Amino acid sequence: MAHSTPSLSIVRGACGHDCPDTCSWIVSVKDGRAEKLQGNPDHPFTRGTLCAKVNHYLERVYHDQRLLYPMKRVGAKGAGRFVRISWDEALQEVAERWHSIINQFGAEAILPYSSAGTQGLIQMSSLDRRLFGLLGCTNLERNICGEVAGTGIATTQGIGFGVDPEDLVHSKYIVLWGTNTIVTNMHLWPIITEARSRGAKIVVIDPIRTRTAEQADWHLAVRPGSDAALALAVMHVIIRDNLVDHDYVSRYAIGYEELVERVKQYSPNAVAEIVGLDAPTIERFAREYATTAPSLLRPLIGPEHHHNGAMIFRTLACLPILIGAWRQRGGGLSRSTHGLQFSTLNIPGLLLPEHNRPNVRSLNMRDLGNDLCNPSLSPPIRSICVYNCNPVVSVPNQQQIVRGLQREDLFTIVHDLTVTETAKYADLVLPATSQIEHLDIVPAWGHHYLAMNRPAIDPVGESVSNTELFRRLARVLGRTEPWLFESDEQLIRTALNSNHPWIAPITYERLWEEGFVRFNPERDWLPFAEGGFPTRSGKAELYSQSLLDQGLDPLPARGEIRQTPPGKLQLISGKTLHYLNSSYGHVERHRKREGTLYVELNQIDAISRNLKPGELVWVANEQGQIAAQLRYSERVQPGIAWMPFGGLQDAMGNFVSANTLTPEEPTDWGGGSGFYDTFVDVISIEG
Ligand SMILES: Nc1nc2c(c(=O)[nH]1)N[C@H]1C(S)=C(S)[C@@H](COP(=O)(O)OP(=O)(O)OC[C@H]3O[C@@H](n4cnc5c(=O)[nH]c(N)nc54)[C@H](O)[C@@H]3O)O[C@H]1N2
Ligand SMILES: Nc1nc2c(c(=O)[nH]1)N[C@H]1C(S)=C(S)[C@@H](COP(=O)(O)OP(=O)(O)OC[C@H]3O[C@@H](n4cnc5c(=O)[nH]c(N)nc54)[C@H](O)[C@@H]3O)O[C@H]1N2
Ligand code: SF4
Ligand SMILES: [Mo]
Repeated sequence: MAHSTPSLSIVRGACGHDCPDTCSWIVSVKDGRAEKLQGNPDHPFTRGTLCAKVNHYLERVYHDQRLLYPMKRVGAKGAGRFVRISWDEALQEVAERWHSIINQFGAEAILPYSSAGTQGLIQMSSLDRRLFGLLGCTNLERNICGEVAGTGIATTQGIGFGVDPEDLVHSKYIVLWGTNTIVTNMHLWPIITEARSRGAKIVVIDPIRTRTAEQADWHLAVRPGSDAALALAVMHVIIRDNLVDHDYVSRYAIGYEELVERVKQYSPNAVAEIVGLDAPTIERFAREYATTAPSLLRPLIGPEHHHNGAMIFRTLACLPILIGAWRQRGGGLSRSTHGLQFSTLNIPGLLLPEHNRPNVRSLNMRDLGNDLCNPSLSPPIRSICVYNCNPVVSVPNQQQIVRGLQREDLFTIVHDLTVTETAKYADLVLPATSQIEHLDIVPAWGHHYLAMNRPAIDPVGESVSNTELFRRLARVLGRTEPWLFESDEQLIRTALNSNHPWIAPITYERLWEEGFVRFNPERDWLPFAEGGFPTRSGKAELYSQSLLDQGLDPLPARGEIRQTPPGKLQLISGKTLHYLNSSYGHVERHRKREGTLYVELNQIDAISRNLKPGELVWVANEQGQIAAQLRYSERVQPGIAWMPFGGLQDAMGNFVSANTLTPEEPTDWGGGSGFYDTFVDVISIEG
């Protein structure tokens, strides 16, 4: 009997999840089926390891709930009952509905709704932006993640990025300010521990005693939203004790005199209660930070989810300027590298904004529920096209979003890998490829390497990539512009076709062969050692005329710290080890690891409410209620309740997201959402 020779191949790709690490991976494929997916040992950041989520990525690829073909709703919206249809039928239906909506209400009645479900450059945003821009559909302000932090920092230093994360090995004092590195950015941790072995001290500032806080040398458990007050007190000490780098400040900053006046009122004693730390602790932190060189601040996102989020980041960014920390390698502030990579790539060429219809309205993704339910919105939203996003889980005021998605006059399309909680409300669900089934390049927001993701297997079932979806939509809508039909390779080549000097080492061919290539900032890159801040004044703006022009406080300030109403707790709903935002809830392995939906309270708060560990409680406010299992936890300080934010099942088997309880209220600036300024009652269900 003749045996066919099994075909074996090894394909290099990259993780597309919304995560700073952008890992490089290697997929082993046998007879067209992916058998193994491993971290690439040659990638300097991945170092051969993936995370607790993506170690099992192939279970996600071949999951029995994977969407295999287009489906059309047959039950009530939300019931999740669908029947299979063909791609042609699905596309025809979209074309008919959209033509009719455009004729009656104009294209603004169609809302594209996407986020960073894949961070791959062209699958995240390329042909979708071209098509929706050309039609004149409503623009979506995608400010739910990182915009507030980036804008806040840029207010002070002109741009959101700074120190190369690999340079943290040179730091001697690393302040992980509101970031849970070990869980959310795990590949930075070996670099941090290497710095520690070279003598660095690791400080974590977080209201929660996270895994990262446990591993740090010092954990400062601040009150939520009080970070700017703490930073102002640190500046107070630095100025009072003359720890200022006057030479640096006088050359490269403006507004020092005004700042001196401002911080007088923020002595450690004055802020101790607000911040939740005693004055000697604040004094010690300020002195250690200012006198150990190089000292580095490392925030990511966490504190941006408070109403004063932008002011927190704007204020943090003043610290390294005052002490001239930018002079040394490993000193300064290290946040996202996203802006740097995006300014290097040819993004205008990719998006072609010149073809966009002008003067089109914008809506903020945070306001989805209210916008869908707003009867006076003109034009109303009559169709929503969701991809790369799962708003029913991840966007504030979940119940209002659900009410909106239940509207019979709303035509909802969801393109995803499974019938997500959002897809349950769709009229059409369309199957999307996983990361190992499509081509892309993946920029990183946690390091300086650009990766190429080569498809390792054919699309599962009839799934299509985002770019292919938008090519098909353009065709069925009768468009003929050639730039709506470019291939994935063409799109990638366009994005790489940039004059920026840092892209010099990166070519399509090199990426294809090697899997990843480093952007070219020099290894000893010191962006602001000699000023050069890209602000309006060309200097670091301790005083910001731009803020004043917008009617905001021109100086760093503590911002409005929301006070917990009596008897309530502040709900922080955060990220977990086994979920990636709203994703992985349908995979049994991950669901088991995270368990039934729980809420963690400090023992003091639990006992004062007569609540016992393991019992079922309502976590409730005026927006809704969630049944959760109570956990006593020393991680959580009194006054706080902590809950995972991604969708988990409650004890009754219902799917629940903490965003049932979060309001859409905006942040001070940057257009984000104050997810963590949510206040709740925690009450026994039995009692
Ligand atoms: N309460 C609370 N809410 C939060 C947060 C919090 O801390 N607390 N964090 C916020 C933050 S920072 C973020 S970033 C958001 C994230 O929230 P989400 O946008 O929900 O994030 P993801 O789970 O990363 O991805 C969304 C969807 O994209 C899909 N997807 C992945 N790849 C593709 C693809 O190639 N094509 C298509 N069409 N779909 C794909 C995934 O299957 C998933 O269903 O949540 C925010 N919401
Ligand atoms: N395993 C895993 N990794 C992930 C994700 C995931 O869902 N799971 N999500 C990815 C995404 S989309 C993002 S944006 C990043 C986010 O990465 P991070 O910014 O590290 O994560 P967050 O959980 O948003 O917030 C970090 C910490 O901020 C703390 N925090 C909350 N309020 C305050 C405050 O007022 N002050 C201070 N100092 N700290 C505060 C929280 O307790 C939390 O520990 O992680 C990415 N990585
Ligand atoms: S989710 Fe993050 S840590 Fe995990 S494999 Fe992807 S990039 Fe790496
Ligand atoms: Mo995020």
